[in-house]
Amino acid sequence: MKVNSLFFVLIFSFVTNSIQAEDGYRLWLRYDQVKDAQQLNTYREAIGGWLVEGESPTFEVIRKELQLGLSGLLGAYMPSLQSVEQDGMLLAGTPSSSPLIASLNLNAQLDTLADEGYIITQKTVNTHPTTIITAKHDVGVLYGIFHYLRLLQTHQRIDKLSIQSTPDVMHRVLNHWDNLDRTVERGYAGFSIWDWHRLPEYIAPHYIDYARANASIGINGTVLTNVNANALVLTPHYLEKAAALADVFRPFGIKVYLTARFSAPVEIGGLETADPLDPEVQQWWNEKANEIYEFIPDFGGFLVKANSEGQPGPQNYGRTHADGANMLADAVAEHGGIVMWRAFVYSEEEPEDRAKQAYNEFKPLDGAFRDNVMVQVKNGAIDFQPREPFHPLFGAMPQTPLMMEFQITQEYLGQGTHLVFLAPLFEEVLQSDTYAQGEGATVAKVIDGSLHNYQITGMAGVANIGTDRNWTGHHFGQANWYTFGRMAWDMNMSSRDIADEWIGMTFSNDEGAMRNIRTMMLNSHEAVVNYMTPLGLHHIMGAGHHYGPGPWVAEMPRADWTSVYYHQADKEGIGFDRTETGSNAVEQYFPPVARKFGEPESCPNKYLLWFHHLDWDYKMKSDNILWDEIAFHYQAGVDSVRLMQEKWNSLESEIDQERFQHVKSFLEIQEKEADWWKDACLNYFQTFSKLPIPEGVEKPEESLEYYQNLSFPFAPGIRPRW
Ligand code: BDP
Repeated sequence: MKVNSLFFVLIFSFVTNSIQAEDGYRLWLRYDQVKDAQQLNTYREAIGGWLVEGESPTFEVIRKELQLGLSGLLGAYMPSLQSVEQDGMLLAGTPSSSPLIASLNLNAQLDTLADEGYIITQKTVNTHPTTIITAKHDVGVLYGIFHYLRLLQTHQRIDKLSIQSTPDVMHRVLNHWDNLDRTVERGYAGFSIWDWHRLPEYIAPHYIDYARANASIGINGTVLTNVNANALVLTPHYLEKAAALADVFRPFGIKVYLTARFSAPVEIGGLETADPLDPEVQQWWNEKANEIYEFIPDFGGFLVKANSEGQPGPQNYGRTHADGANMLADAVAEHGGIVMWRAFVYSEEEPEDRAKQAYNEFKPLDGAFRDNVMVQVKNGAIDFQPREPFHPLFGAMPQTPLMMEFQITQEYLGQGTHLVFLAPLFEEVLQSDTYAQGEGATVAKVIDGSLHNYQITGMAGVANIGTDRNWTGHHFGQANWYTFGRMAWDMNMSSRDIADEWIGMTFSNDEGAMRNIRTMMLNSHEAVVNYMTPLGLHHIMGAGHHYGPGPWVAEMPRADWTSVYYHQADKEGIGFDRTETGSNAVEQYFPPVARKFGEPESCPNKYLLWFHHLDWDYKMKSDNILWDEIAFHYQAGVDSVRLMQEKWNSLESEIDQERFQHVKSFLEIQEKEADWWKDACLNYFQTFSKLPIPEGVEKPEESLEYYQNLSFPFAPGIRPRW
């Protein structure tokens, strides 16, 4: 009998193991049994059991996660115990939910943390050495639980734990550019995960897994809808659906936000105007806010794109951005809501270098916004390019909380199929010194509020999530979602540490495998910059869909949507002169930065052609002439992708076949497209430079005409035209 049942267990586990699809659905929350036998034993011996003291929907979530995580990682079902009755217990709760934790007097320590912070520490409870996970509020305990599970997932030591963690910013928010018809603007991972039509009745299981994933990295807000907004989402029919999602997310500490179309009072309210100073309009928004809060009592607030790329806004009525933002802020203020007002604006009339316009528009409004408004600023002044110098608004608005907006979806970075780890990009921006108050005034210090004492703080990330089984299309896209959450929590985390955590949780803790994957990831951003837009080039992609190279794009409804506007190539040279002989955008930076960027000699190479128009034979520090240097960079980009391929191929025996093959084939696409970028750009720029492709750089495979004639009418993620 015994033998038979053992046999059954073996067969059963064999079958379940082999049918466990490695499709990436589990993200970084895989919880597979710890592979290393010694490590597994250490954990099994150290963890005596667990006890969660507290009753609330969040505590329910905590229990489930612990059960799932511990049982999975330790390879044995681990039920919750009733009391601290043996060594090595894990005890979780808040001082108010748990009498045992209350007796440990951790309040003073907890008081030093932000609301969502947590502590993991070790103490003796009922004579037993015990690991305590505690926080001021339930959700902090949930964050602590995820931290603890991460330690196991990444094979860290769990003795002598003394961890204290607190988020750098208050609002850590995903922005979904999802439309009500389930298309996703700039989405490369399928359709929208919000199944609007079947909501509110049908709660798809992936909503819960989405919430788990976000909570595991500290994300506490989600804007469900596109910034190019549809007013219908503010009607009761959709509010009921949004409320159903909010109910799912609440126990995970995640608030729901919506995009507010500025003309909604006209479109769905039947008013004749949306003028923010019109009392009837104000009244309409107040009532709308009240209605929303009836559906969603903890509604987070509004995200608004106004007077930008055709979206309506206060300027349609001769009012300012502050007038518009304040009206909405007043409507949600009594409910505790906030308004995230985007600074991504540029005028219909194209009066100025586009890079200067947001600053010119917003800087004079510093201090004019209500306390519950944050101005949400993209990391750079143009538009999520592969690389941009930091936005000059950072540091320039001491009286207005500025919120960072990063783009996680890779609109300009190879879209759905290129492996590009974004942590180095985010890190580069956050660690840039604005010199707003002398040296050391980094962008991170602006965003976390410490520089100007902002009362509210936040970071937004445009999501890369869709209905693809692995959520992000590319398995490595998951790392960018992960990075966003981790960096919003801790802006000083290094790219390397984030990569290591994610690799350990997602692929492998084996040192050799980690080294290879880490190298691939850490070099990938520089690679894509090299094969797309080296040395400060920008905005030279295909028109509309933004897929592939298009440096020749010249015919568009407005000049600042073309490529030629940005690269300015002519027979003398290339680059956008943003010094005082040109648009003088450089002047928007604080003097030490302006001086540095303003001279080609001191301007970092990576921003050279962003700020300077230089001759083709300009002598670089490397002694190469500019033309050759550009060509070498393109080649280096392609070479890096080939190196990535080599590294990945060496991992075949370490990674499950399903994910291995998936990534491998995407790398093949990336290599082909890196080559395409190099060839198309060099061919095109050569028509101006008239110089030969230097030795060591592979000659373009096709003619310029060939590349120019490629067309992709069905490339994914295009903006719908309604
Ligand atoms: C650009 C996108 C466009 C967005 C816009 C925005 O191409 O689809 O609507 O940004 O951020 O990057 O509003």
